[in-house]
Amino acid sequence: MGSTLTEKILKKHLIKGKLEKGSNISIRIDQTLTQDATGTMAYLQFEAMEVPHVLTELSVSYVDHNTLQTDYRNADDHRYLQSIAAKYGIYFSRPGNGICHQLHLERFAIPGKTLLGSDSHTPTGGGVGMIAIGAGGLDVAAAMAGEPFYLKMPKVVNVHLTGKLPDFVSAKDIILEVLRRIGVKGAVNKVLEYTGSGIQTLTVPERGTITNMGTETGATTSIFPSDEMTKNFLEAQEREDQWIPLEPDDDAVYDEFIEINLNKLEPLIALPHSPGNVKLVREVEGKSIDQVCIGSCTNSTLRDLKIVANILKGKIIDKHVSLTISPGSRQVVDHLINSGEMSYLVKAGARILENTCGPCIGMGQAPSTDAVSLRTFNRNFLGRSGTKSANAYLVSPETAAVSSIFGKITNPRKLGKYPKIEMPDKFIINDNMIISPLEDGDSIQIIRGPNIKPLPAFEPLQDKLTGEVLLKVEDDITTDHIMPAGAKILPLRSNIPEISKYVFNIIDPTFPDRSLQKEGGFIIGGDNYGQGSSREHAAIAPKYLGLKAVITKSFARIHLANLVNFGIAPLTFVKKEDYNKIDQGDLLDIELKTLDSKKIIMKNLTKNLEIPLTHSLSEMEIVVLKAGGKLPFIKKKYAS
Ligand code: MIC
Ligand code: SF4
Repeated sequence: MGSTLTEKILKKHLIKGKLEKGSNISIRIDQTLTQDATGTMAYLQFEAMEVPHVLTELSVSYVDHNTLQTDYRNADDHRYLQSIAAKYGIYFSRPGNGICHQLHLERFAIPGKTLLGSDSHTPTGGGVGMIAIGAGGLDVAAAMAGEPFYLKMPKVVNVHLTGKLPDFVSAKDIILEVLRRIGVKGAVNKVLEYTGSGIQTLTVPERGTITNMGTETGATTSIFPSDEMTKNFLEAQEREDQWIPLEPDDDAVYDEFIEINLNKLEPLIALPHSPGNVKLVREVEGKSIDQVCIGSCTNSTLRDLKIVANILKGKIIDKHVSLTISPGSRQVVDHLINSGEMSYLVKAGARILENTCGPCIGMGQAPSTDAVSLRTFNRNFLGRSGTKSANAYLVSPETAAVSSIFGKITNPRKLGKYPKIEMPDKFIINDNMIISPLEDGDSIQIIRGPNIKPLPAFEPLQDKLTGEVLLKVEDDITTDHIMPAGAKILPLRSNIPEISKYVFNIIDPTFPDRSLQKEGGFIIGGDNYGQGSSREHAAIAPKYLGLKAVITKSFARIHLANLVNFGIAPLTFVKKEDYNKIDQGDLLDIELKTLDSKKIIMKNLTKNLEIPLTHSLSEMEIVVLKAGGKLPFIKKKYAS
C-alpha cells in the first residue's frame, strides 16, 4: 500500500506515535515563523523557557501586521522583536518588507521540511511541498525551544485537479470552489493534498493561494507535490539547491476524494460573513460596491498584481469606489516598478499601501457605514474590516479589478479580452531588509517598551469548576468574535490586562465586566467554536477574565490547542442536542476528577439537570491542562 505525500513527510519527522488516522503523534519541526501580532507574546513565552538559542534549522520573525504605528506601541513591539531575534538566532524581516507567508514562500520555504507558524495561514508553505502548520504562539515558542509539535494524525483528502483554468478564472476560484463544496468545517483534522494533471498548470505562487486559503476549510494544512514547477520557482528565487522532487506514491490511499475539473470553473465569490458562503459571481452581479481591496497573503503575488495592473491599464476606477493595493513583498513592488506596471495601477486611481496585511486585519482602510467591500482576502468575518455594518465579499484579483472599473460586482469576463502577462524567468533578489542572526547574541540587551507587560501567571486547573454561563453562542464563532483585531485593539497584543477589555466586543461588550464581577465562569458554544486565526489571545484574555471551561458541540483545531495551552478546559457535549438544555445565566458545576476517563458529568444547578460531557484531549494534553497550561508544564520540565 503506497503513501500519500503527507504521510511521507510526517514519517520522516515522526517522534512519537503511529501514523494512524486520529491517533496522537508528535513531530520534529524544522522551521518556525512568527509575525508581530502573535510574535511578541510568543517570544515572551520563549524567554520564559530560558533556552539560550533557537534549536530549529531556521526561525524567522516577520513584522507585517501591526505597522500603523499610531503611537509608540507598535514600534516598541518591533524593537523588542528585533532585539529578541538578534539574541536568540532568529532571522528578522523588517516592517514593510512584506507579508510573512508571501516572504516565506519566496525566500525560505523548502520542499519536504516541516514549518510551524504562529499564524493560521502558515499552510501557504504547502505550495512548495512542505508540511506547514499554523499554531498558537506558545506551541511555536516550544518548537523553537526544541520541543516536538503534538497533533492528531490527520485524514488525508485528495483534491484531484484536471483540465486548465479558463481565462478570467484563477487560483482563488479553485479554493473558493473547495470551500463551496466542503464549507468552513469540512476539513477539520484533515490535510488537503492536491494531485492530478491540473496541478501542472499551476505555478508555485498560484498553489500558495490555494494552500493559504485552505485554512478556511479548517484543514490542518494543504500540500502540493514538489515538481518541475517547484523547481522553476526555486530557480527563479536563486534557491535551486533546495529543490527535491516529492510526490505521493501512485497507489497512495486517501481517506476522501474531491475532483475539480478546472475547465468548468467560473468566477466565484464568498458572500458576507463567511468564506464558506460561496456563490457564482454572476449570481450576485450588479450590486454596487464602495471599496475594493487587493492584497493579503492570499492574493498579493507578482502574478496577481500584474493581472490587476493590466486589467486597469488605461482605465479609471469608478468614482464611487476606493481601490487599495497592498503588495505581498518588496520583490513584487520592485518588479512592478521595473516593468512600468506600477504606473498602470497609480494612473487608474489605486491607493498603494505598504507591503503588509493592512485592511485584511482592519489595520486602516475601514470601509464606510453599510459599505460593500470587495476583497481578494481570505476572511470576511463580521466586523473584521473595522466597520461592523460593512459587508465584505471575497473574490479573485480578476473579479476585484474589473469590478472596481464598473463600480459594481462584475463578472470579469465582461472585460472582453484576458490580458496577457509576462512573468520573469528570474526574480529580483534583495534580502537587505532581512537581518541574519548573529553568531553569538549573548551580549544583546532585550529592549522592552512600557506596553509590553509580562504574561500573567495562572493557577493549576481545579478538580471541580463552579460558576455561571457567561455567554451562550451559536455555531462557527470565530476568534475574531472572541478577541477582535483591528487598528484599535491590535496594539494591545503584548498587554493582556488591557486587551482583555475587548473580549467578545463584537457580540457582547459587557462580557469582560460581567466576567470579572462573577469571578469567571463558562461559555457555551455550537459547532466549530474558535474557527479562524491562531491568535492565542482568544484564550489568554478570557482566561485572564476568569474563564474556566468552554463547552461546545465541537472546536476548531488551533483554538482547542490554545485553550489547553492556557489551562481552560475544552469540553464537548456527548449529545449535541444537550446544547439546548443550557441558557446564559445558568449555574453549572463540573466535576473534572474523571477527565482521564473522558466521562464528565456537568450539573446544571439552575435547571436541576445532569448533562454528560466528554473531550478529545490526548494524555499529554490532559497533563498540560491540569498543570494550568503549557508554560508551567514546560518550566517544570526544564527545571527537573
Ligand atoms: C488573521 O488573519 O486573522 C491573523 C491576524 O493573521 C491571525 C493571527 C493574529 O491574530 O495575529 C491568524 O490568521 O492566525
Ligand atoms: Fe495578514 Fe490577512 Fe494573511 Fe492574516 S490573513 S496573515 S492578517 S494578510
